[in-house]
Amino acid sequence: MEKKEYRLVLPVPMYHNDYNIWSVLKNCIGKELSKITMPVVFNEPLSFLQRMTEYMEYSYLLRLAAEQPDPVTRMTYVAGFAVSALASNWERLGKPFNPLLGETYELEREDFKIICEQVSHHPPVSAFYAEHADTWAFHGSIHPKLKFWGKSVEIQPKGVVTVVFPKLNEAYTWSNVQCCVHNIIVGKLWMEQCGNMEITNSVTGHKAHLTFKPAGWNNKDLHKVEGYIADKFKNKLHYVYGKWTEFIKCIEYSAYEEYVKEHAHKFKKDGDRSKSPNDSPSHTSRKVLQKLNSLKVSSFKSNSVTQESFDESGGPPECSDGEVPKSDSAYSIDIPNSTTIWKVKPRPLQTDDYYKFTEFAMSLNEVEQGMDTNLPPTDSRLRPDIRKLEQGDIDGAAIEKTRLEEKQRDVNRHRKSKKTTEWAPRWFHQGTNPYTKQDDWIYNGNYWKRQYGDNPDIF
Ligand code: CLR
Repeated sequence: MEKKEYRLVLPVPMYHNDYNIWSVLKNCIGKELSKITMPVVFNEPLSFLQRMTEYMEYSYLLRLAAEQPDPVTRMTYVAGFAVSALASNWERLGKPFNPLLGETYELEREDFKIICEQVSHHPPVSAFYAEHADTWAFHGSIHPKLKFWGKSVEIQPKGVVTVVFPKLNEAYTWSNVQCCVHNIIVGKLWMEQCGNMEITNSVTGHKAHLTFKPAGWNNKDLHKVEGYIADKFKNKLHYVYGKWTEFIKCIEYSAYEEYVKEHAHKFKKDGDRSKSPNDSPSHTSRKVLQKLNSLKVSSFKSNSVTQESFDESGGPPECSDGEVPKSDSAYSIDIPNSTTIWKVKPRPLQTDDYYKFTEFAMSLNEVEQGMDTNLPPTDSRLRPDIRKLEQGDIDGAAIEKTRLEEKQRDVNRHRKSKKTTEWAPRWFHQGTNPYTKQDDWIYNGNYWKRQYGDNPDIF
């Protein structure tokens, strides 16, 4: 079969703005992510549903995982997949469009097909279900929560994701780590992903414990991820290390310990330098901060793991104003005889003029041949505001964005006044995840029959 070709760049380069994000955000104090309306120049021409689809870029890792007879090796590939899913976020500082309630997005590629739906607007929840024949399924939901720290914003993607290997009757579950956007008030924005990720094999009890590290002093740990795979008796079997922006490698735990012994000098603690300066609210008025954190945006559990990992260094890592940290490979370890599980694809040459998109992201809003007759009218590709931004028509995009948001508000008001017609998502319903026993959004299996029935008019 001939390999399908997808578009490699957007129709026109982006408009580079130098607006200050704080000038907008300070007026959005206390709002939820879905309620923050930012000028369209801060947006990237993708819906959050499409951004979520970027998790799938390295889904071949799930096929590789499914092919492994040994559960420990399966886990290393699943862990590789979980990290690879976050790689496209590197340097991506445009805000994806908030999906409208009932918006959908589908993508079918050689390695997978996925369907996403915006199942709730307040709070914003996006659900997805991806699969590859009967080799694997990957599903979950994301509810991004914001917390203001003063100079930085933390975004916690609440929700559990699950990988299922039906032939093995095995499931893996985990939650994504949080993302931290720095230099909100002055300087150049940059972001990192920090916290702990625990991937659990529901059948064998194997676990992958991964730590996404904050940049730290001298950016020694910028982008670093490390951890181990253990069996249900907590025996450490494999050591896993790398950077979420670049690669993941793994090696037997004993070989790692051996290496650490031989290279003890490299692993010396920094002593007093390990304390990072506090992201103290000195630059921000305390009043503003108090207000920010007393409001809805901060309904964030203070005992969460991720918070602890920040607390160790006394708050989110500091970055001097206007500076974006650079990764220093001098601090990277490379243990001989490690196996590379995943390696990132380099960004395309034109990436700087196209919202730092990856090649995969460039193709997501393309209306491919044959799609015009297949897509339901709720598909993100048919959103006029996103399309206009993609074509460089910023004013047109802004007008359409406002129109769509008003239309959505009108429909909501109308629905509420009639009381009888509650909105119900069309491809997912609330239920219990059989593996985590937690509330989840369950796919009803019907989307690809392409009998859409009555489509809501949302655009
Ligand atoms: C990070 C990876 C998570 C899912 C997720 C949820 C929300 C996303 C975030 C990711 C990346 C950064 C993001 C954020 C929503 C808004 C924010 C795109 C994909 C951008 C950078 C806008 C920042 C502006 C704020 C300061 C308001 O698994």
